[in-house]
Amino acid sequence: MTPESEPSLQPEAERVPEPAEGPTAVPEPDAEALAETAVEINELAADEPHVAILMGSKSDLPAMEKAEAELATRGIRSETRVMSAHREPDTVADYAKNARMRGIKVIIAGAGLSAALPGVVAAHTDLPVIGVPLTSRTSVAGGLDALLSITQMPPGVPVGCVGVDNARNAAVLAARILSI
Ligand code: AIR
Repeated sequence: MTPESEPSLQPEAERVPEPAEGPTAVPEPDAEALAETAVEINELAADEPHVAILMGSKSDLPAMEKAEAELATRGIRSETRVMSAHREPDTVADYAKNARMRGIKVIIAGAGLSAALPGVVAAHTDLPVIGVPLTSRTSVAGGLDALLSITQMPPGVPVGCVGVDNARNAAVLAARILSI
């Protein structure tokens, strides 16, 4: 009988498994340092807005403020930005591309006239986008121009849409999407 084939005299439960061959073991992470990092990340996340409220112009603010107010009454953190899909296309694209990484979960976007903002945002993110068609000084058919611009998205790039000038409903829908 060769030494390799000799049965072990040690009871099976007490046998220490042979270390597996392979790369050198990575040192155990420092549990205290990990816990501190987790606390720091949580503190940062605590201030993150969950809903973005975008609009194509400062002139849209009176209508879009209602979304911000509704979210605030529900305790949902939001951030409000003015950016035009036509006047600042790169800003809109960058914002939409980074939104998920920044902790944003739903985007509300309002615009009047040829209201491209919600659609352009939806083209650059897979977060849910709720469009708010707005009336503006030179709207046609009481905001029908913006309503059609927002709803008539091509297949595969959806934008939800609330009623004309109904930013509050966009906030209520965002809250429902977030289940808050
Ligand atoms: N708008 C701005 N960039 C693209 C569009 N569609 C919209 C704004 C606003 C309207 O044009 O959302 O409702 C008029 O903008 P302003 O700045 O001339 O008052």
